[in-house]
Amino acid sequence: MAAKDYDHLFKLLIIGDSGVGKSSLLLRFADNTFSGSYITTIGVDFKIRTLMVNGERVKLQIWDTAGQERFRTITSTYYRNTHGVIIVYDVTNPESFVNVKRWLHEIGQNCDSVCKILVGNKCEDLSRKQVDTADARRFSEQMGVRLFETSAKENLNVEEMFNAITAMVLRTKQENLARLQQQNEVVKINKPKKKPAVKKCC
Ligand SMILES: Nc1nc2c(ncn2[C@@H]2O[C@H](COP(=O)(O)OP(=O)(O)OP(=O)(O)O)[C@@H](O)[C@H]2O)c(=O)[nH]1
Ligand SMILES: [Mg+2]
Repeated sequence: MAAKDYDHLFKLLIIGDSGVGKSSLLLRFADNTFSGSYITTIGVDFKIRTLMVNGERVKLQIWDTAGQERFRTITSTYYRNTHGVIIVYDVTNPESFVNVKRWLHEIGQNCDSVCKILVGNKCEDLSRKQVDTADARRFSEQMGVRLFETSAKENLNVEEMFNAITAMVLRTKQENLARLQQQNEVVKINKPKKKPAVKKCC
């Protein structure tokens, strides 16, 4: 049998309003390409990339969902078995930032616990920026989610953002494993010792 080419396999999901640049972020990260023309995603799409994080090979299966309302019932089924969710808004479109609350709510309805990261995309042109970094930071802190501002177009912070969520997922997995091992130890210690077999005398 062929050896596994990774140490961990994680599923990430990219969500957010239509047109914020979800597919562009994924294309930049997976293929290092960018296109200025807009082809809206129909349903879902995915790409694979393997990263080295803290000396471990992490294979990422990254699902890119459609932001359009009409695909919402399809895309919501993709939360299953997801390790990390990337919520994207467009810093030139305040409405997409307001809608982040709705996306967070959707995550809450579909996942018990999952790593999350908030991403303000299209940050390369300050003159077009309409969502203040300080406001976004305040909101992300309230929600307990880390914030990244990226540009898929200029390749700003894209790699860093994907690295950050991957490291977060890996850390969570390792912490959960450590907790389970500790629980097993406690169970072993508390387990009553087997009574020595009583020899029957004749
Ligand atoms: N200026 C600028 N434009 C961007 C950036 N990222 C994406 N775009 C443009 O924004 C438009 C929408 O990008 P997509 O990546 O298709 O958006 P999406 O979120 O996948 O949209 P849906 O599939 O409809 O949900 C395209 O014209 C992209 O070229 C960016 O960082 N800067
Ligand atoms: Mg898309």
